[in-house]
Amino acid sequence: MTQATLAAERLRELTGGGDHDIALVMGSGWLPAADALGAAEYEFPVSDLPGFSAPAVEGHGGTVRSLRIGGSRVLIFLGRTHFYEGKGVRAVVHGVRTAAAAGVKTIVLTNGCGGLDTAWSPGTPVLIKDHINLTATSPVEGANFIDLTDLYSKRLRDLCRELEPELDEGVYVQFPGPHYETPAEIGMVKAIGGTLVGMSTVLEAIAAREAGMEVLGISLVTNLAAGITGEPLNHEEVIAAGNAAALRIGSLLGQILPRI
Ligand code: 8IG
Repeated sequence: MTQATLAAERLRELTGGGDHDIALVMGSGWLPAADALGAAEYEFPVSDLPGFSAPAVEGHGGTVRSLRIGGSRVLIFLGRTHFYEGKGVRAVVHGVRTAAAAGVKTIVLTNGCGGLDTAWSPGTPVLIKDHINLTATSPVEGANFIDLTDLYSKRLRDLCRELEPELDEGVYVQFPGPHYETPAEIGMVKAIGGTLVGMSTVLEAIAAREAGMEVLGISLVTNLAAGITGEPLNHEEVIAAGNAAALRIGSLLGQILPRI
């Protein structure tokens, strides 16, 4: 029995039994958008599930919500384990694998990130069309040669753009963090074809594909990447951009989920 299977069993007990259909992982800046999706039917600290560690600061851990949207049961992870926490890649993707073991077939991975395109003012949502993994690791264990050619579902991206035709697409580059990039590193990102920089999502997306799920990735650009404006980066703008964009990204998710 894997840790994820155990976690999914407990999840079923805590959410009235049965499978979930869709999972959402809410990243930096996305918490206000989660509330726009409606009231939780069930909500509890993620540390109530096996394999998720208790928060370092009480009250500052992740929570899990279960609710119904249209005919689907939706599981929302408010917060995630980041690679930079040093708990290992298994801990980073435990939520994704738990969702898969709970029956989830479609996962929506969201994040707050830096953008390289100056047209993306803070608070702009961007669809992830592909990624570059700069973590130098993988969640896949053993000689399991997972195909990532179409990792970020074209079907789901097209659906999003039907609903919001002005949505741009980008290539997300995951750095290990937790420090932000130097301007020279952003120059490298540009040279290799990246347009979004962050510290999450990529390892989770790979684990999701390994588990056979369809993946939708949406970034919220909360700041322009280092060296682009000449201004230093700070965490406050991340929070502010999330709050400013909550209505738009909340309604985007609210429209997409019933059509997945
Ligand atoms: I929010 O500019 C957020 N997360 N690596 N770079 C990286 N991660 C981020 C950034 C950024 N902004």
